[in-house]
Amino acid sequence: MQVWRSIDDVSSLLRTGLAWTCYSDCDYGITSTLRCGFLIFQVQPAGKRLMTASRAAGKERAVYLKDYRPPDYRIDHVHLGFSMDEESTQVHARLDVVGNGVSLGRPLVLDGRELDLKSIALDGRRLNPRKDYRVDAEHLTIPRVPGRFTLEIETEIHPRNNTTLMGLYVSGGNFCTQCEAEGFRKITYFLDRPDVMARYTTTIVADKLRYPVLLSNGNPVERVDLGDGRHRATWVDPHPKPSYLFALVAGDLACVEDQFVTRSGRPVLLHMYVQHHNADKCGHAMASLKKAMQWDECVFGREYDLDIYQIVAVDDFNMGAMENKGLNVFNSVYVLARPDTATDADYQAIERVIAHEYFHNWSGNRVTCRDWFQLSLKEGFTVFRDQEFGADATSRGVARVQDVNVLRTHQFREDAGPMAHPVRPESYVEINNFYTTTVYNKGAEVVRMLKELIGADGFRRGADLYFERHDGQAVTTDDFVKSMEDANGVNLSQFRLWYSQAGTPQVHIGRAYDARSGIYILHVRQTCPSTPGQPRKEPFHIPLAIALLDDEGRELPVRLMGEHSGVVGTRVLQLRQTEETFVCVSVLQEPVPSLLRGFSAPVRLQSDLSDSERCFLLGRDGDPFSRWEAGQQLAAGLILNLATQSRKQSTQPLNPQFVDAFRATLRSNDLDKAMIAQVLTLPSESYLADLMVPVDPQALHDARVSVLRSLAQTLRDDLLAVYRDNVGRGGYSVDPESVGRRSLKNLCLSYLMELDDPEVRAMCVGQFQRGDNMTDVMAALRALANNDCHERRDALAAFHKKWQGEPLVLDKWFALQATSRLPQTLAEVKALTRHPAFTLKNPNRVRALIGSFCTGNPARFHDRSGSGYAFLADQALKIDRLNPQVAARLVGVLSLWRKYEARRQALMKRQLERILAAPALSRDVHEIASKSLGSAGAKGKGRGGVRRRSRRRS
Ligand code: 0A1
Ligand code: ZN
Repeated sequence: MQVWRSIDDVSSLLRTGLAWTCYSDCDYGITSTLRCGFLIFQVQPAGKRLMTASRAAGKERAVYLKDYRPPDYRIDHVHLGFSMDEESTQVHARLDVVGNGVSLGRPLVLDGRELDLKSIALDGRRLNPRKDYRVDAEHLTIPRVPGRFTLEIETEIHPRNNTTLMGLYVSGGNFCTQCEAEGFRKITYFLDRPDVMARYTTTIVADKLRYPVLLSNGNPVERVDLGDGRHRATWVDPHPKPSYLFALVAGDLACVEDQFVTRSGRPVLLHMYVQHHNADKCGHAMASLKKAMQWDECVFGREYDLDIYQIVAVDDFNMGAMENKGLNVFNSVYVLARPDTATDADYQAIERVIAHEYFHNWSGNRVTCRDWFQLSLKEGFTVFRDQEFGADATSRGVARVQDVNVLRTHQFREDAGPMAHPVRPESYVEINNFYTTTVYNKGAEVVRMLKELIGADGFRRGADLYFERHDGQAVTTDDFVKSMEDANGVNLSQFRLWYSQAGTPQVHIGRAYDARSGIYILHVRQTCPSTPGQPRKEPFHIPLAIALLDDEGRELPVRLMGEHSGVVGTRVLQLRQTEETFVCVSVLQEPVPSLLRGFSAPVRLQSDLSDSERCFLLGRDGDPFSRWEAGQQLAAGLILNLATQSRKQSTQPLNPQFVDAFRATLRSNDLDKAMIAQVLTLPSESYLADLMVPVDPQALHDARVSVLRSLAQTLRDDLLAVYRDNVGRGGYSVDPESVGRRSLKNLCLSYLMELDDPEVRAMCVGQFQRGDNMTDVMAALRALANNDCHERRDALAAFHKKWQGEPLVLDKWFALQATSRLPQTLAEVKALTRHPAFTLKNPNRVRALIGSFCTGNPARFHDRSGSGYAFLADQALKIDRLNPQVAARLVGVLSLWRKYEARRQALMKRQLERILAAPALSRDVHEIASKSLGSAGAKGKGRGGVRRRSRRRS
């Protein structure tokens, strides 16, 4: 045992280079324990607070799917009492616990972290800490309990010091909670796992003036003035739920009210709580909520099930929003919008996220996950549902293109790197690291493929059966697929590989045509690269949607050998083997194949289509996705070619066929404007990086800018004309037609601003100054921010002056500077970290400045000097002390280091090693850094150690 008596002594411990961790805020005597391979040091600083440091034994524990066991105990009822205080909140929990039969004689092990345990009583008898129970950093263990009993636990927690934003914390002077995935254990000791579902009653006592609003899950049942300046509210949630869906809010907030009447005629109160000055920014979120409620009734037959639906917007939030039963907590960026403060993209994101959280009420809350390996059960399905909602609300083609873009830019890269994991992962060290684009977006694609394979009606039958069969249960992705099978009498056993195998399959398609016999052959081969822990893969069951087009672009009937008649339009081929041949008969002319229509499966497609066939598809394909895809492939080919050529060759003129197709699309009458803007947007540098081996971000950036400039020069007059045609008349509206018009106009502006043309710049400044909506203002400011001119400085200063009091708009100002392509950007970003409005404690601000620079500005972040990487590591290490989740996401940016050319590889690797060697690293960052470096599992390496949670004892 070793005892340090001051903070300085702890610093000397740090300098020894030992793996260590320090915990603050514990208040019991000095002891030492050797337990679970961790030597616990407790350190008494000068004041009365005590600190605990632990030396990690070198290994982080992983959790495995194969180890899943049902819980030994269930908890039927939970009565929670909170006495709110920012410094020390008292939590009283009364749990009705029942053994599950086989549990007889097994200890009750509750989860708990960073809790001050005050007392514990079993069936009214106070337990003795010396003989009745044990407490360590993560658990409270009661070795002997009866088959059915009531446990009363009193704990004290410290919301003001909680910078992790998990559990109970303070944001903008108000209390709120975040319990998914494992935050509830920071509120009280509990069986904090999703397969323990209980009914909750919550009583909150708080100062009446400071916290007039007291909210929790379910329906309100009582509100009492306690006469001493405090008041009390009680909420009862009649639906059994896992602890991750618990929520509490206490604060001084404005309430925007509305109502929705369900299709069975039940009125539901809709309450949106925001800071008072934001009450005028809730209209769009409220309208979106009502739209989502109606859509879920029509499309999935799902009705809301409480008397009230509440949404609270907070400024400090790790993610987008949280679907707590009846009391959603939202990052304010997904609630607040006014035409002058939010862009069209913000409006759209709000609609989607509001709908997403609402849809969780069935896909997630009524039917929940058995364990966290099943996360995609709720997330994949709910993303699919919000995607479909978005497609119905706007334009199906545009929505699909946007969703595919997200998938290919982020998920494909994740799947090709060291963090690749299946949609249903097999193990994790820190579950917060598994809220990934694979679980969410690829998970949604898997659900979409089910629909492709069994058809819309069959899919609805399967969803109905799933909800009915599993209502009130905690289940698995396998149960979801089983419902689809049972409702449709199909066998999806091979399809299940999509849940268990990581990696993006590659589908190679070759073709042959014999004019004499009218036979057209598609030869299809699928492969899947190895991923960590999965060197070999079985073939997937893949829906491949295709059409065959004649020379006018009309769809020919597709009739496979042996069939009596053909299918006109899109035909879904089902791939099951490594190699397959599909023989189409009665094909009267050589067709142009339209392949992977609608992106029917999350695969990389390789075909031998020529550039002129792609130009044909770009102009003629009736499937909007395929049309867009043809343009993207053409542009990507062009840019990648340039990026790998020598400087001299890179000034070559553009392929005239491509330019013609581009011009024709710009002027097209048969595509809506939003779609035209999508088609004419060149693939992003991040997407292109996924296609280049090894990646040279600067070369990619230069090549992309060169294509932009050439197009702008060649099509200047067309772009100007389309810009002018689409300048808004009348007031601002977010209907799809107006949004499309603005997106096309602003795309033209961004091309034109590539020309160093005073007339265009004046036009851009005019749009910035006179724009009556944030979409137009931001589009102009973004273009100016990329150009080194005096208009840039003036515009940025004016924007700051106008919006410094609006945090969400100020985030845009930070992000815009962080993504500027100008060479001095990193220096500016560093200076902005010292701006009075910058803080590492607010995740939105961190994402706006640091996140945007590291992920949204590849050319500057990947500067050959490695300065961007060092900056990331510096910031991540600082953030890790406050908020490990946010830090881990940032460190994840370095995980793809092996994809870059040798010099950058070495520089990125060095920063990962530096991070891993840092003392007191969180489990979150440790897992990402160690897996990125390829250390098996997430073992403690180097001199660093892993931060552990503190022990508490009454
Ligand atoms: N379930 C939420 C996402 C979410 C996950 C974790 C959080 O805190 C660590 C917060 C939100 C959703 O999918 O909307
Ligand atoms: Zn979700």
